[in-house]
Amino acid sequence: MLPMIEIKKVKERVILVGMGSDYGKDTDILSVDPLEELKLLTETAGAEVVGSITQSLPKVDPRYYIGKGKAQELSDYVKSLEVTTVIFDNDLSPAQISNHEKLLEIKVIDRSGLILDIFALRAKTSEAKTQVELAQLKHLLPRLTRQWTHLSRQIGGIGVRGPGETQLEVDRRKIRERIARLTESLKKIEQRRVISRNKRKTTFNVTLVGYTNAGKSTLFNALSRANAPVEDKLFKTLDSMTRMINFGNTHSILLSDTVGFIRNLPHELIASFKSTLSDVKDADMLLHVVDIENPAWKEQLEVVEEVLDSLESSSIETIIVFNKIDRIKNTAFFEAVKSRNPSSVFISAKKQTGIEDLIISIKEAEQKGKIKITMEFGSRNRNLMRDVYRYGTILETHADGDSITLTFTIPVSMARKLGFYEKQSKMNLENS
Ligand SMILES: Nc1nc2c(ncn2[C@@H]2O[C@H](COP(=O)(O)OP(=O)(O)OP(=O)(O)O)[C@@H](O)[C@H]2O)c(=O)[nH]1
Ligand SMILES: [Mg+2]
Repeated sequence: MLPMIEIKKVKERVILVGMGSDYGKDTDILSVDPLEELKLLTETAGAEVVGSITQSLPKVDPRYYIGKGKAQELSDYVKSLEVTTVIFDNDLSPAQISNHEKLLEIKVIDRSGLILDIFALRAKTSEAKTQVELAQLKHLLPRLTRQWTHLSRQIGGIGVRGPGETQLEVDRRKIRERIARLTESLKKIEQRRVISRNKRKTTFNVTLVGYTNAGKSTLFNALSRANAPVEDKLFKTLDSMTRMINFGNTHSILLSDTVGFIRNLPHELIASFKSTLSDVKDADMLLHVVDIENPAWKEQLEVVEEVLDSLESSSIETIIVFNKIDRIKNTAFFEAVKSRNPSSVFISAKKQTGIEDLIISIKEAEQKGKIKITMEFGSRNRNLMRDVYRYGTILETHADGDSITLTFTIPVSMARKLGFYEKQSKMNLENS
């Protein structure tokens, strides 16, 4: 049995390693430095980047990923710069990480491990903490080796900072038990969410999605006059926040802010954040915020679309919102993007420009759109149920004795006619 490891606070000195067809090329011909995002992530995790190494191989080396020769080069580099941690931009197998740790005698983290660590630092609510810890332990379990106890003097910092933990439990059996317990409590949290979701079933739900740091929370605040934390750091928001927005005195919608997406989001995280991300899946409409100032905005837009696809949310009505237009200097580029994306909205959430246009677009989309409702039908509202079958699209049916719970989509105008909408303002004010 392995002992517990004391976690120390250390200021880490990190070397970044990246391998792929783009790495090692002249960065002038690429839109962005391929290691730029990893550098930002590392700094967000509180460490200092002291160097980087890139490799371009036609095939991954099974033992060292980057090849034996490059691994040796990395080892020499590590020694000369007094490095404490090596971070790979790629996701390595547990065996590859272990081989590097043996060779380097320092801690080796991969991209997923780093992202999980940032999430661990950021988690505030008990829900987010549970989700992150679960994801972290699942990631850590196959990577725990005896090597870790040998490295225990240097262990600290990235990769071992669990939410609120000061000691790392390295006993596999205990980790498995903890995983089971956390899974159980997440299930309970999810059930509570289903209940609160049922309560707000008659509102048009709009959810902000987008790459991390795109400006979702800034826009959320601009639209709702709320005070969601905003920062020029990655993954500022981990917990979703929902606010009611009044459109004049006609009606209101519910707007939710969510966690940002990133390239290669660790799959353990997506699994753990399922309940938080249910705000995405259950939305009637998505506002996809794109940071037009970022040279990699196109790739980021595609990554977000891929994640939406994996969340079975790509068919939801979506408005692409290009943000940070106040930072655009090249007007020709701006006009080109505009003419190529005629149905998108261009705004500056920070300077609050274009917000009125966005509200008009949301209203228009809502009029045309469909609303998703989950509702229980008993003997008293059979007629209403018949109308739902006639005008709506049934997504899920759940029968329980005399009552039937239906999840369905229905055009907003019809939802209004059938009286689903009238009750919403009062109801949601009570619940928000
Ligand atoms: N110049 C400019 N900066 C903006 C604008 N909108 C947001 N920002 C800045 O971009 C950074 C990130 O903004 P957030 O609103 O925290 O971004 P987010 O998408 O919520 O990020 P995560 O929660 O980390 O995923 C902050 O420094 C904001 O001040 C804008 O329209 N113009
Ligand atoms: Mg945010």
